[in-house]
Amino acid sequence: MSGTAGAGSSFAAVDAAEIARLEEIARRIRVEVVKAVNHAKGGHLGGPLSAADMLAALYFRVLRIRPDEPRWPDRDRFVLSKGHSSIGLYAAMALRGYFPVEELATFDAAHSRLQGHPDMTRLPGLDMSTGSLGMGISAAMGMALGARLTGRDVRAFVMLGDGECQEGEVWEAAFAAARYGLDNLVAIVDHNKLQQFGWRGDGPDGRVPPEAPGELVAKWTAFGWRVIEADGHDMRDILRAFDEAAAGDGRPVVIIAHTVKGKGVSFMENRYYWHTRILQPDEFATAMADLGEPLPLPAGKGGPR
Ligand SMILES: Cc1ncc(C[n+]2csc(CCOP(=O)(O)OP(=O)(O)O)c2C)c(N)n1
Ligand SMILES: [Mg+2]
Repeated sequence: MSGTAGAGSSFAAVDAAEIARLEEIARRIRVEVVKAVNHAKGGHLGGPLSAADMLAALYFRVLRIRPDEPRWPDRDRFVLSKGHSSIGLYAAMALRGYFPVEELATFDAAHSRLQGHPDMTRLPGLDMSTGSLGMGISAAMGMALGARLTGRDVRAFVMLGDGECQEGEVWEAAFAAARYGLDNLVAIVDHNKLQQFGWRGDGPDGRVPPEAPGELVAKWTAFGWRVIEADGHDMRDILRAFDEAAAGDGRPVVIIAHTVKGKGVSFMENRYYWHTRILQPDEFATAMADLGEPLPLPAGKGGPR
C-alpha cells in the first residue's frame, strides 16, 4: 500500500481533521529542521522553513511512495532541486518512516547519511543528489521522460527555489519538457522572494527579490508550461494546486507557491540572512517557542532546582 492518494485521486477532498494532521506534520518538520541545524551548528534554515508545508503535503498525501520499499519502481519521484534545503526533506522523510527521527541528530556530520546536500548514494529514498542549483529539474525531466518511455504511470516532482530560477539549466530543462509534452512532470517553485543575498537595492534589508511580481508566471508560461499559483502556507490551497496539477493536458505543470522565507520563526521570516546562520542559545529558545515546542526552563529560572 502506498499510504498516499496518488495521481488521479483528489488530494483536496479531505476533512478538517486531515488538514489539521498535515499542518501538524508541517509544524513537526519545522521543529526538526531548527533542532537539527542548531545541533549541527551548520545548515540552512530559511529555505527549509518556507518549503515545510509543501513537503508535508507531498510526503503525506500526494506522492505515491512506499517508505519501506524505497526503490519501488512505480514510485513517484521527488527531486529537491534546491538541495540546500535538505534538512526539510530529511525531516519529512523521517516522519514518514524512511528512517528513525533520532537520526536527524546526525545531520551534516561527516559519516552521516544525512549530508548538508542530498546524497542518493548514502540515503535510500533519495531519487537524486542535488546541491548545485539548476540541475535537479533536468534530472526530474529525464525521470518523467523515462517513465513515459517505459510505460509507467509515474510522475516526477521537483522543487526549485525562486533564486535558483536564475540558472540557465532550469530553462534548458523547461524548454525540453514542454517540447516533449511531459505532463507527468510537476515543478514546484518555492517563491519566497528571497535568495542568499540578492542585489543591492531597495528590498528588505537592502536586498532585492529574485523576481519582480508576476515575472515567474510570465516566464514559465512563455516556456510552454501550465502555471498554477498557490499559497504555499495554506494546506487546502496546496492540495487544490496538486489536484489541478494532476489533470494532465499535454503540458508540464509548475506550481508557483507563494511563501515566506523562514516561515514559522518570528525573527527569521522575510530576513535573507537567515538563509544560513547559526542560532545563539536565546534565539534557539525563541524559535522553539514560536514553533510551539518551548524548551524546559533552565534550573533556577522557574525550572527544576
Ligand atoms: C550553482 C550554485 N550556485 C550557488 C550556490 C550557492 N547557493 C546555495 S542556496 C543559494 C540561494 C538560493 O536561493 P533560492 O533558490 O531562492 O532558495 P531558497 O530561497 O528557497 O533558500 C545559493 C546562491 C549553489 N548551491 N549552486
Ligand atoms: Mg528563494
